[in-house]
Amino acid sequence: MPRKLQDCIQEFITVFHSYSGKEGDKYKLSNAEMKKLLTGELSDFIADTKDPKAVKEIMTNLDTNQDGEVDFEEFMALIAALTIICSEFFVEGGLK
Ligand SMILES: [Ca+2]
Ligand SMILES: [Ca+2]
Repeated sequence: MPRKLQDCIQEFITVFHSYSGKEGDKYKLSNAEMKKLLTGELSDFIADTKDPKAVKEIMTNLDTNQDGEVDFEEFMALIAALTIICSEFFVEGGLK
């Protein structure tokens, strides 16, 4: 049996850690790491990943515990939000 969702979950964790481990806290994304993740992984979804102000704003919105970094839980809030937006897009686009 293919377990696509399980693979996706593993993929979220792998992608997060491949960026969060580059500097500072291994389990949190710094501003620079977040920028790399956005430009490397989500530039099709988030148009202004190259704008430092926009990245800072995304960081601030995601950083709910306000420690200046984005941990996995905070990162998943972004993924959840983007997934919901995508799903609405597909529904509205009349995907059958
Ligand atoms: Ca880090
Ligand atoms: Ca945080």
